[in-house]
Amino acid sequence: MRPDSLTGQLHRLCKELAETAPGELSRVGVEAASRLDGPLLVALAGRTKAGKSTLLNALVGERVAPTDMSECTRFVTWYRDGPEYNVTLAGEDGAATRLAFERQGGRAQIRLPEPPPRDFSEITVSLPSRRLRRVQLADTPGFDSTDAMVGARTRRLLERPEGEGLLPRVDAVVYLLRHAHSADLAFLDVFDESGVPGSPIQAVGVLSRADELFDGGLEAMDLAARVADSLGREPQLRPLLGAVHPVGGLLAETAVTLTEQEFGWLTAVSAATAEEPGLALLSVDRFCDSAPGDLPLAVREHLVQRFGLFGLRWSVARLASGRVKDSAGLASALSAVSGLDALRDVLERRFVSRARRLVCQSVMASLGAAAIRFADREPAAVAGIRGELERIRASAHELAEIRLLDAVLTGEATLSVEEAGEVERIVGDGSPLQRLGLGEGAPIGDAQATAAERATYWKERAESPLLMPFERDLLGIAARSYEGIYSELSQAPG
Ligand SMILES: Nc1nc2c(ncn2[C@@H]2O[C@H](COP(=O)(O)OP(=O)(O)OP(=O)(O)O)[C@@H](O)[C@H]2O)c(=O)[nH]1
Ligand SMILES: [Mg+2]
Repeated sequence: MRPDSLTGQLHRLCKELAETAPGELSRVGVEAASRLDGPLLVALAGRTKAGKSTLLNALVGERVAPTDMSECTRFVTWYRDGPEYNVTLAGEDGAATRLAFERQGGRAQIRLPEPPPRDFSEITVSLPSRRLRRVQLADTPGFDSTDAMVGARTRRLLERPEGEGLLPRVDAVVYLLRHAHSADLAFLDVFDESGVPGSPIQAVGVLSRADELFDGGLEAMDLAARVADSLGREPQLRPLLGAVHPVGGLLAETAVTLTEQEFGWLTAVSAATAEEPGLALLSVDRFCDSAPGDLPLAVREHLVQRFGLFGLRWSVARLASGRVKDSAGLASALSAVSGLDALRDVLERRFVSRARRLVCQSVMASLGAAAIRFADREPAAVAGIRGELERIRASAHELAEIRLLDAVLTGEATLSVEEAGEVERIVGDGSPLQRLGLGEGAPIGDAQATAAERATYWKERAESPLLMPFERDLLGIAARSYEGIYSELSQAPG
């Protein structure tokens, strides 16, 4: 870490607070410093039954989060990498209780104590998972839970720090919207109500349960992509989410947990319905009644639960056409058609590739909130924090880059698709070569030449007389980024 980087400067400020500030304020410094080195904290949020837990399972690659047709997730539940399976419930007083955790038919069940707590307790599930190393995921209750206390748990998790906690408890959010329907847009009120982070830097939109659109017909996912695209352009949504991505979470979850037995059952359905596949799969009821391939009712019901109607139709069609020959082939085709592969890419690009910056933003919000909270009690220390934050805000080019990217994602700055992609790439935590889009083996001279050429391009672009003054300022940031990359390359050893 470079000492003049944003992380480096915040580390120094947190260390100084931890070592010199009195009592509680010193603890803020200690906690913020440990957050700077920790994983990115990402929450999945939306209305009840939006498919949050199912999508979380798909992202983790295991059926760890309980899912159900009736309201299911009632506590904020964190999933993180750990040496073994372990579930704890942390009460508001900080006391942790170990909970029983069992697996039935590949699904996890967590047993809450009786009577279950009414407060803002949170559950943490640790499990050995490579996917949870750099990012911890939170499953959340629906905002609109009929139990106001349950919905409030999610709001509290997502709020910017001001009231109770001083550290934002999440760095970024995946919002699940169920249908392109005005009632679902109403959930966006939560942004206004609670100061929930609403900026494409920290938020990604998902059109969830996309396979259910258009009656689960074979074109459902293609049509859902169009719906998601136009949803992402909604003037209400674009400034908050940047874009909306269609995902069939159930298909995605099934793709990453598909068994050989399930593949065998589907092959039997495909063979039995070869003559008229549309008929047996006309509806869920028809499928369950018609017993294709002599599969017992429990198996047919299982298949419906795991694939949904679109998933069954689509998988059977793939098998019948011979385009899929084995379970691995079906799993990877399902992963692609479900939108999971694309969503993983988006999450990597949007969040993981600039995780350090997102965490820095959280830490800055935390220090700003601490300055308000302790203004009367610790005026000298607070003046120091404010002065230092002001200095960092004014000088850290990484923050200017975040402003640029935000303007690009919200459409405030109008760039070509290539230019927008370039901005996404340079506003990342990666090495100078990665930020230039060059391979790690690229000769330093070539890299410098690229950085210089791109700096000139953006400088000229920023001088265009057609631009508004704010756009010139924004594009000038890209030119300075390339100048910074050039000088980093010049200082690199060797
Ligand atoms: N067809 C289809 N069904 C889905 C999809 N995602 C979830 N479901 C089903 O919808 C129901 C609710 O899914 P959950 O993942 O539990 O939804 P949730 O948002 O976590 O619900 P709560 O925790 O109760 O707020 C379950 O029966 C899932 O199998 C999807 O992408 N497609
Ligand atoms: Mg849930």
